[in-house]
Amino acid sequence: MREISTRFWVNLRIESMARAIANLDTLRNRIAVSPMCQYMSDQGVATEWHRTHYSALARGGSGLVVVEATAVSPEGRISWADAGLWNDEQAAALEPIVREIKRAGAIAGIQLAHAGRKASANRPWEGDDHIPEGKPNSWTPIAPSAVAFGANLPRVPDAMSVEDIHRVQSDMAQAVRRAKDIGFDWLQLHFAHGYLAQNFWSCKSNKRTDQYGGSAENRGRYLLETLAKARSVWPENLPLTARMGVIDFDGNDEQMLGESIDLLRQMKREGLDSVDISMGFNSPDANIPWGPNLLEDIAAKVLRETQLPGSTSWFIDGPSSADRMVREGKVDFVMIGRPLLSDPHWPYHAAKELGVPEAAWKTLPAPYAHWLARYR
Ligand code: 536
Repeated sequence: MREISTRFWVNLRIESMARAIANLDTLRNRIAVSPMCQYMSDQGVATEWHRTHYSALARGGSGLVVVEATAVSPEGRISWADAGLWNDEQAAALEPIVREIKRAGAIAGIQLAHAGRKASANRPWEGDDHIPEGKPNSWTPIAPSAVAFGANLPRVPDAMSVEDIHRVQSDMAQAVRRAKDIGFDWLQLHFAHGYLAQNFWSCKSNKRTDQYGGSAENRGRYLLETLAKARSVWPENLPLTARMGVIDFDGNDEQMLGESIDLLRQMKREGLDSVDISMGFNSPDANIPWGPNLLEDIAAKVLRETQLPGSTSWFIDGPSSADRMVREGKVDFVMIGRPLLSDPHWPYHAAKELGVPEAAWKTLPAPYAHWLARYR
């Protein structure tokens, strides 16, 4: 007989992170919707697609819904159809989405991002490659150094001046202010996946000889400064988190992991409350060991050594794996992506599978829960 889960469905007390969520100090469970790009925005403005998409995910029962990578400036979009938060029209379009997420009983989070040298690409299902210079919907990407990612993303970015760096950090601060003003209660900075923060963090993309390049201290400077800038605008009582690429699976793993743990310890001192452990994606020829729960042990190590509360994602192999990772204390919560695209009611099915009493009422809105709980 399988042990009935308790811990997965015990509410995650956000107080255990340094800050408490205003008026709501717990998540209803330890399932978070991973930020997932929809590439369905119009000039960075959320559309009807986003309203129904996020509403369905929130109604599906996850404790936290993190809105997709949202660019802090136009050139920081991965594609022309990315979400943005560099103007008030974009903020106004997101506001009702935040309200719907909260009305459905989830915490509303947002991931703020800058794509760096991976910017100006086609949507994944339209090629996933760089749009060449001069073509419609293309622009010149910017990055710490004029070094291309390679493979499907061959465009050489413009190397950023120190003024450019400060401008993007100030764009970040303004986007954070807008996120706060429209009611988000959870902020995640995108420090992973080969985008701008990783372009600074990785020796592969950062060839600078100034204070932003060279040593780990210098390569981490952009990330620490950006975090401090965000922290100065984001309310003290709300969680400020990051998705951090800690490993590339490119042969330099021990060094990157060690340096990342060190940097995260400094971020914690600068006010980082929680971290989602992910990959760097800094190189097209990395050898990623794709498979079930591939980041589980790496995440556990980083969270243990930094003493940061946190999560991981990537091929979490179903509810019992997720539950086990939490029960074993490896992560504090899980970030679920693709399984929620396949089934927005994944939390309900997870609760049933794990033997949670009143699974429907714990996860779904009354008009669904009533019928599912009574007449099965
Ligand atoms: C995940 N991706 C992450 C994105 C957008 C595109 C896809 C993001 O962080 N904004 C991914 C990367 C590499 C391979 C598979 C999936």
